Amino acid sequence: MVNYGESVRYNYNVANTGNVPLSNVTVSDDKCAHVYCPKNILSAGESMTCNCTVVLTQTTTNIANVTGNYSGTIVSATANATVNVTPGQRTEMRTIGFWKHQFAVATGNNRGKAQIDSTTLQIYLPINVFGNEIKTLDEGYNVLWITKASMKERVIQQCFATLLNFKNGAATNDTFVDTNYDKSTDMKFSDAINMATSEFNVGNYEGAKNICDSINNMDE
Ligand SMILES: [Ca+2]
Repeated sequence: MVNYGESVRYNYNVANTGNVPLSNVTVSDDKCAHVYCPKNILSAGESMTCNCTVVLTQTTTNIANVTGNYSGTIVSATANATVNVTPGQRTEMRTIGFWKHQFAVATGNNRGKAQIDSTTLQIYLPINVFGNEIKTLDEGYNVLWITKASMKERVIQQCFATLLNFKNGAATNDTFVDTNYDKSTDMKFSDAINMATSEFNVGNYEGAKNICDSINNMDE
């Protein structure tokens, strides 16, 4: 049992119980991106522990899948677990200025105090913004602090902040958000992100930027 918005770390014990070595051993999880494993080859009888960390805002059942390869034959196994989450209030949407400050302090570019410590900030990463994967605190800082950003870069900045707000517990996929600056919620978060993605992909950068900007400012 964890509280709303807390992070959980899943550990996956992966064992090769057969009598042949396995290569390309990978673990995926439908509720946690980027499962880390110490190696991808397991000899017969060998085991390893992989892990993945994610922020939960609602009770979640994940399905983990492991696959391995023995001379062209794929073997696989699945397992699942449920983590109960105590319901809570969503945190406030924060503006891009808030996130710029958090990353500046976390990377040592600003000596002020931050509201979110660097360890928590790192747990929120990686975040993929329209195909741009932001993995490290430095990469996050560099994206947010681009000077004279083009409209395309401004979309990525705003939508990065929106996805940080999601990780910070300001929305679940089903939370209704304001996408058109009228302080009235109008669509689900997941639909809003899909709409912003569509606008970005057709080159309507200003339209995509406005969706994310409006969401980030809806609690101001
Ligand atoms: Ca609205």
